[in-house]
Amino acid sequence: FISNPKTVAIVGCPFSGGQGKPGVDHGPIRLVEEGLPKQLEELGWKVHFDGHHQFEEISAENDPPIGKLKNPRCVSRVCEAVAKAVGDHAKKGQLPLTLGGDHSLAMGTISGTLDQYPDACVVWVDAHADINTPETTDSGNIHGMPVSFLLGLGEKIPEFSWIKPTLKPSRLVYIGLRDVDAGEKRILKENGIKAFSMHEVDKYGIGKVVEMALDHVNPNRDRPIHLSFDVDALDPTVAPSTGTPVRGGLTFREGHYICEEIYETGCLVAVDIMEVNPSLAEPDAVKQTVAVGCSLARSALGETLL
Ligand code: 6HN
Ligand code: MN
Ligand code: MN
Ligand code: MN
Repeated sequence: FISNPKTVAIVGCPFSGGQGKPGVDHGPIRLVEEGLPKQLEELGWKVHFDGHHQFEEISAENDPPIGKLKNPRCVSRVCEAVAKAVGDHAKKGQLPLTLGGDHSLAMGTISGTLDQYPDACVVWVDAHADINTPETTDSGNIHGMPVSFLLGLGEKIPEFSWIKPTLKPSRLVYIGLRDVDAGEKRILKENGIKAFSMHEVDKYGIGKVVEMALDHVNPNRDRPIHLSFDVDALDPTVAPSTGTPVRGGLTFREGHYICEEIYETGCLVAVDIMEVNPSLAEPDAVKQTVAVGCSLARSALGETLL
């Protein structure tokens, strides 16, 4: 398998319903205003961007919790729409670059990728595992749960029955973890899911960690790769304006190195840049976070240092 798209399709997802802090819905708008489409054109991509998705029709009203899950119908319908958008772009041979928005959106993006590439693997870069189930979640925020839905773990919620739980635990790998709930640790163990926490990044260095991560999910470098990057994987000094910052994260270079290595495999088929929230810091720190979101996307799409 060689991924050879010439066109990147920007899927702007101004959505915040998977968590409680307003502002993350403004992330994609800021990333585009910062000049991301033009930056990608300068890398040689044809850029398709037909405006941010409008999720207003998917009303957040009258959406009481289901069990502990907050905004369940709204999150489900938005993610279903995102799955279709991402899947349609992938079907046309384009590389979907989804700009969040909160990380619940990855239920949609990865569903869309798996629709077109059933043997795809997922590299999930995050401080968090986002693998709570409706039973294990403390917060009820669905951005802490997308992976469990994609794997088909936990109680089945009828509202989410459109998700085909076709992701296999062996096709998923994490990098950057450092804030994992007790229930999530149990789920990772029980399902044998490979995770490289910050402890492994410290121990082996990022070069070795990315190599081991890819050897696990994509040993022959012949499977399509979906990269889902939560900017809170980066240290808060690097990406301060995000909803759930955790100290002790990836450096600027470590984050970009992951993107560069994945680009170099030639297998990349989809990218998510998630959880940029431009309303949680001073203007300079917001600008820094938005700029980092753009540069991560550029690195994943082939920007080289030399
Ligand atoms: N994210 N584990 C916590 C929860 O609420 O379930 C935090 C989740 C953070 C999610 O950063 O995408
Ligand atoms: Mn489009
Ligand atoms: Mn996340
Ligand atoms: Mn996170």
